[in-house]
Amino acid sequence: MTSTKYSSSSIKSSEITPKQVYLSRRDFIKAAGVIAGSIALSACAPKAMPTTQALPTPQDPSISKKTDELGDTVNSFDDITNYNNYYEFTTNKGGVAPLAAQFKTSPWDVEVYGLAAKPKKFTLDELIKLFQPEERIYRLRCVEAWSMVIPWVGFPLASLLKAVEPTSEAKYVRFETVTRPDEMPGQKDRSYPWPYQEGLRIDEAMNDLTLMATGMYGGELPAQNGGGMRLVVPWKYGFKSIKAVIKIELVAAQPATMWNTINSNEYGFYSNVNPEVDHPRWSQSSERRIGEVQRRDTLMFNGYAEQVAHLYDGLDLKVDY
Ligand SMILES: Nc1nc2c(c(=O)[nH]1)N[C@H]1C(S)=C(S)[C@@H](COP(=O)(O)O)O[C@H]1N2
Ligand SMILES: [Mo]
Repeated sequence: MTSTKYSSSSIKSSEITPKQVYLSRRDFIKAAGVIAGSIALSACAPKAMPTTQALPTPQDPSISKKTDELGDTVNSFDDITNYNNYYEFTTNKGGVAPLAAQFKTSPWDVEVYGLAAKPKKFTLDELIKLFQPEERIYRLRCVEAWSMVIPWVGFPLASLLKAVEPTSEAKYVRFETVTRPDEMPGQKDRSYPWPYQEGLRIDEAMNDLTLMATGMYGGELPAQNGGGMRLVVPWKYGFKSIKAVIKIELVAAQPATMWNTINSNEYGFYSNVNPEVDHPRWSQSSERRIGEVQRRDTLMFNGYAEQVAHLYDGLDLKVDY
């Protein structure tokens, strides 16, 4: 497995505090540039740092010791950034990081439109200034039955939606990933219905757990994890958490989603984590936490039942999967 190194030895976390990163991405980029430049000088590096490449992310070593609300320790930065599902690059989980190294995550614009009184196109910098991203440590459970614990930096999607004032006709939210086949070689494979799209019911979108992630591990959001900005819905299978979002549309009807379009027998619209509803080809009753040997029991709604079970009152979760 090849790996792109966001070397912890090259940038001391003490030199860039996570707070600065959350508050002002532009200042962070300046600071990182200065530090990267001084490293290049001291090492007499013959090549300049390519400016289009994702900048190294400062890793705060104290973050790797943090736990989620169940006491589960976060996965390592290396695991999170080198074991990825991102079909726009490749279907090989270890191959995403090296291919994503050339993907431009800045500048990044997100258009929020549709059934809203005040539709608006935002820059990522504007969103960060407006909504003050915070750290949220969530479990991510892939439908393939592996999981990780990831310290995201982000803000509630609800804050962004409220800012554009959804009309009463808005019942669903549709999300779309960027289309850039020149930077995303997997998008040249025409057997997938690009762009990747996802959707949520408006009440799911408005739930406080639902995050727009702008960072990770106290730093920027690496390209392979969905930078510029991605959705994180921790009680649903990982494919709902769409990466590299550029469009958020308020709509009246349930939108088409990529995996449901490809295979509706295996991937539903809701796709809530549920140990009692197996995937047609494998059990969902247990999962493999990356970095662990013993399998764990899958938790209903991935352990977030208290916050979200009420959203599904009256639904038969075996039918509406
Ligand atoms: N645009 C896009 N978003 C995506 C995917 C993808 O292939 N393309 N894969 C999904 C799947 S299957 C999972 S499990 C998570 C993985 O996120 P991670 O690589 O940050 O852990 O991203 C989801 N979001
Ligand atoms: Mo996944």
